Amino acid sequence: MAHIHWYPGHIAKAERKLKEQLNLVDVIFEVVDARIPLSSKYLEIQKLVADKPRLLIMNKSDVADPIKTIKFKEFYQKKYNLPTVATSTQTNKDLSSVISMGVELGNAKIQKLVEKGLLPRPVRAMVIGMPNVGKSSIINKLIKKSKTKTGAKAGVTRSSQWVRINPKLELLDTPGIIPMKMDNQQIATKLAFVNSVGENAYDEAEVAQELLDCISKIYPDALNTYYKQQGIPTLENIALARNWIISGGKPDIKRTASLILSDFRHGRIGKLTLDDTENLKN
Ligand SMILES: Nc1nc2c(ncn2[C@@H]2O[C@H](COP(=O)(O)OP(=O)(O)OP(=O)(O)O)[C@@H](O)[C@H]2O)c(=O)[nH]1
Ligand SMILES: [Mg+2]
Repeated sequence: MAHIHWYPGHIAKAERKLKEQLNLVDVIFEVVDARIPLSSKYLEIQKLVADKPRLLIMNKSDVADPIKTIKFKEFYQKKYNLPTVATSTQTNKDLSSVISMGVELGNAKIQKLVEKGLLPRPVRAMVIGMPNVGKSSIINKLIKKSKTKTGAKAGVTRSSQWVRINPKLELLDTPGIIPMKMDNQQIATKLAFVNSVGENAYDEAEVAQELLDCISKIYPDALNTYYKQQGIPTLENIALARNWIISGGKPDIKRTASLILSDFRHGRIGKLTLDDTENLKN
């Protein structure tokens, strides 16, 4: 198996910072990558957010397997009791639902304030998730959807970090990055597939070969169809099929590894989801 290096020393500090930010909001938009809706989900999120309402956003659904996206969505909704939406910032899919669901999820909190005799205010939300799942893209899209940006409001301490998305929702304009605990190498490898891990932490050829193995298991024909080659889809075979040869007549593994990672990350091989609901605990 490919080996992903990780640095546990930074995690405690990152978690502290994230907790501070989370204290400021009523609702959390938790973003995962729809191609690995399980491996890109922070399993210890409960520890960070306690019982704050959460909306699970399966982003990049434009490059994920649509049938599996539905399955995962149902799974998270029914078994985890977690409101879930599948989005794409490329096609703008369901970004409006993020706003309406966010407002709905935060409503109980606002009602409580009103019961205490305070004036109602917009629901406050923030986006969190692993690196590269599309947090910034989502924030940018939501901000673009809003007509007005918030200025400072009289009587309320407001930093410019808040953007009013609509009269009922405000969004922190910086995302919370979930610190990676990559003690599980299988999960870490899948995160590397989707470019959620710094490139210095792994060997591209190792991870690319793992990716080929993983795709072949779930989608047996996808690679041979896309790379137009017969036989077992290995880095070597794909290099040879393209005639990518380096000195000494050897296949150019490095170049092929980059190609495969890039093809997968851009959804060129197909709409593929590499986690399975069967792997989830019931
Ligand atoms: N196909 C596809 N690509 C997306 C989508 N959303 C974001 N991306 C791409 O994914 C990459 C990462 O997006 P960002 O919005 O920067 O992700 P992030 O979570 O803010 O990343 P970090 O700030 O590095 O943690 C960019 O190349 C985006 O264009 C989506 O819905 N579909
Ligand atoms: Mg970002």
